[in-house]
Amino acid sequence: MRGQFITFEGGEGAGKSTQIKRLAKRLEKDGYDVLITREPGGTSGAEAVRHVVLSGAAKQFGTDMEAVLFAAARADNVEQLIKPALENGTIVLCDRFMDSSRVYQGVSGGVDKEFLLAMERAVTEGARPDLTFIFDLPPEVGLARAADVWAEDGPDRFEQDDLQLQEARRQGFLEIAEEEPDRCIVIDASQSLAKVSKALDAAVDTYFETIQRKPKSKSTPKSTSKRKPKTKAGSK
Ligand code: Z5A
Repeated sequence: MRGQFITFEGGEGAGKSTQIKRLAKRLEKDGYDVLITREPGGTSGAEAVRHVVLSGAAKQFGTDMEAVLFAAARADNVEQLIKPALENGTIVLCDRFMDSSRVYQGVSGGVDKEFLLAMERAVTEGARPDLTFIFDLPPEVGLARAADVWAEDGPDRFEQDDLQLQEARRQGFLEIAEEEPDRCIVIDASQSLAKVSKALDAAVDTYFETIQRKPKSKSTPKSTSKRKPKTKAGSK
């Protein structure tokens, strides 16, 4: 039975990685196989691309080329990790996915929407997110949180952008949520850690209850035994 593909999106420092790790533990406790991955990254090839784009080394080639690099990393992550896991009935939790390209490269990078969507269709065939959580918070709050955990090399290529651009990205994510309400759920990420956890857990529970009522082919794997996750990659 096919697994479930859940993606987490939003601005910097929104709390995605923290919540993904916590949710994974909870789902494993419930008996699900869980895979954590991230974008750009997840596989060794995609992690190499991550270094190139986040260091800013590809900036000189322009935003179209950066979009191609993100798509290439995504293709590897999808083929090597995400699709096989879904075919195995695993719940895949992915820190950023196609919506980040739509927003960072499209909304704030000015890359042509049709070009982005064509790459998205090509790369995500057979691995479209079933559910996407959009972690929403004012950019200044997220950046202050992210600054606390920046490594000694400081902010990455995208964290250096000004607040106006960060706010445009926030609106870009909210527009996606509005356009695709069946897939996207907005989480108020400015709340305390405990409140965000509670909101996320409630949304996941409701989603799982909903899909269990759908035809069998669409239902989530139901487990009676506690199983260990098969693989983990790209966990922050
Ligand atoms: N990018 C792109 O341009 N195009 C694409 O297609 C893709 C990505 C896929 C990847 O960065 C960059 O690539 C990203 C977009 C671009 N841009 N940037 N910058 P990344 O993977 O290195 O980082 P990130 O995804 O932006 O995540 P992050 O900054 O690490 O934030 P996070 O994962 O959402 O948050 P966190 O690490 O869980 O939490 C940050 C801190 O806040 C940490 O100290 C927590 O303990 C704390 N925290 C978490 N939740 C709370 C609450 N609720 N209250 C208080 N403090 C909290």
